Amino acid sequence: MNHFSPTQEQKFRLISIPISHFCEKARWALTKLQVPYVEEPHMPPFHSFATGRVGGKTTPVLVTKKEVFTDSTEILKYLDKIAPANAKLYPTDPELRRQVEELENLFDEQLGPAIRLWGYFGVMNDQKLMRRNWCHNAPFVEQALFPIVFPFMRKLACQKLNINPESAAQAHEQIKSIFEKVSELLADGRNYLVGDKFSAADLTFAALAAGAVSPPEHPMKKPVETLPTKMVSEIKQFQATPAGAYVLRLYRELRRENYSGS
Ligand SMILES: N[C@@H](CCC(=O)N[C@@H](CS)C(=O)NCC(=O)O)C(=O)O
Repeated sequence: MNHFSPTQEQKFRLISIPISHFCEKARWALTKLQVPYVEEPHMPPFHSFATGRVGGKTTPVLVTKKEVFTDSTEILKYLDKIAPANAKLYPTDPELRRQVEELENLFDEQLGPAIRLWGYFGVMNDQKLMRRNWCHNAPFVEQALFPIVFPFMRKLACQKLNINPESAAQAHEQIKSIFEKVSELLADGRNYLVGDKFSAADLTFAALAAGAVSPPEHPMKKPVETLPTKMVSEIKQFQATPAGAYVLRLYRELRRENYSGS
């Protein structure tokens, strides 16, 4: 059942770069809570015109009738506030909530940037893959400008995110160490990372880690076989870990377009 029934013009707007895993985090939360929204997908750097117009910078940005949220965690916290009691993403118990927030923060601050760096390093020199990554559902004019802006954007992204073989190797190690931490948490047979319910910690881990695991249910799924061989073998290694299997399970069981689970 849908808890929210806004009119067309009351629908929330999600300004996104669709391939972004932080956007997937917001998208999953909106879908899980059955909040009707319209996604406004952009290709970098054109997203900044849309985000800048409402006072934001990076994506995702959620625009409601009254407020603007410019960070994925802010978006989850807002959605949690308006969600019915049985659909909350953050536990009401203060200690469990602290644990969820601590994990979410670790994933946002360390896993998200590491996956992005490792992922871009793997595909940045493949213009065809990058076109598919960046142009997905973007307005026609932005797609048409891809061949002109891409060389400049690639250079800028490599500088801004410090993408090079050494930093990519470090990012790979960092992803491995966070996967180990999550695998250790799961080793006692628990169903979810914190408490006995799916929370913002599970959602954030799955959405941000998805790039390293490639779940078939991901809305931006790319055929793994089109990726560079080294990346495919690293993805297979991540999939084989308990944390990787956990991401695959959460996508398989809970990432639905029309969510109706618990
Ligand atoms: N802490 C932010 C991070 C968002 C973020 O880094 N978004 C990236 C895409 S993965 C972005 O929009 N980059 C474009 C830019 O920096 O202008 C959040 O959780 O929303």
